[in-house]
Amino acid sequence: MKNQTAFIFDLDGVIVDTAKFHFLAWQKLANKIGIDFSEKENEQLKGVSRIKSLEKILSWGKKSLSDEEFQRLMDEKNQDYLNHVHQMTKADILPGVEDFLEELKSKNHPIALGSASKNAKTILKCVGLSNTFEAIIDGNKVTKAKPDPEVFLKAARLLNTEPQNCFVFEDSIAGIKAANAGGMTSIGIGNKDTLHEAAFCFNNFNEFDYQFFKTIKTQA
Ligand code: B16
Ligand code: MG
Repeated sequence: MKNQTAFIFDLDGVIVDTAKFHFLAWQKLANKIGIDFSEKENEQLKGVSRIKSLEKILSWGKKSLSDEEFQRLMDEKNQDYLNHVHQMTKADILPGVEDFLEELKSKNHPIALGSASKNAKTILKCVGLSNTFEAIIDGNKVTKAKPDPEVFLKAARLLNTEPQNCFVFEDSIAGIKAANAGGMTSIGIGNKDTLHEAAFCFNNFNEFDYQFFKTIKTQA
């Protein structure tokens, strides 16, 4: 089992496009407290935990809050975000993802979820993927946020495989750094310039197939 090739998936921005909901919720909150928030700022929050995200937004706006107010704003943002999430269905799974997951399962590859989100299980339930992953490591199970590799190392351990046998799919700079720091092969999903540290990068799951990973293994 230790040498088996395993696949670890980030959630937001890889399996579903919840990044747009995070953007809307953070933008609403930032604007409410007088801080500008555009796509550029949002890019820096991808893969970053909820607490760290609000800390960053406040530092950009040079504002500080009491602990109580900080917590209240985090809760408010999350409620707003969840209102969007609860509208999601299977149709919101990003193109090519389901077929690829099915193929990996049919070939008996271990697959895990490695997400910074504390809402990961809710999202998986909404889109009908609750029983897809052998292991789920989410924001409730880590002490160190991406770019620390903890989330992916824990996933690899649960899959009973070594980091060097793992491919990690990520849409965030922090997540690519985390996968690389963990000694895994990072696959960026998104813009090549933004994710230039990824070992390989694609716009979406329709741009590659299972065979691609066999090629990499053979070259290694
Ligand atoms: P939550 P991922 C990350 O999920 C998101 O990319 C990031 O934007 C978000 O702040 C973080 O989860 C925390 O999410 O507020 O739901 O706990 O991309 O690692 O799946
Ligand atoms: Mg992500």
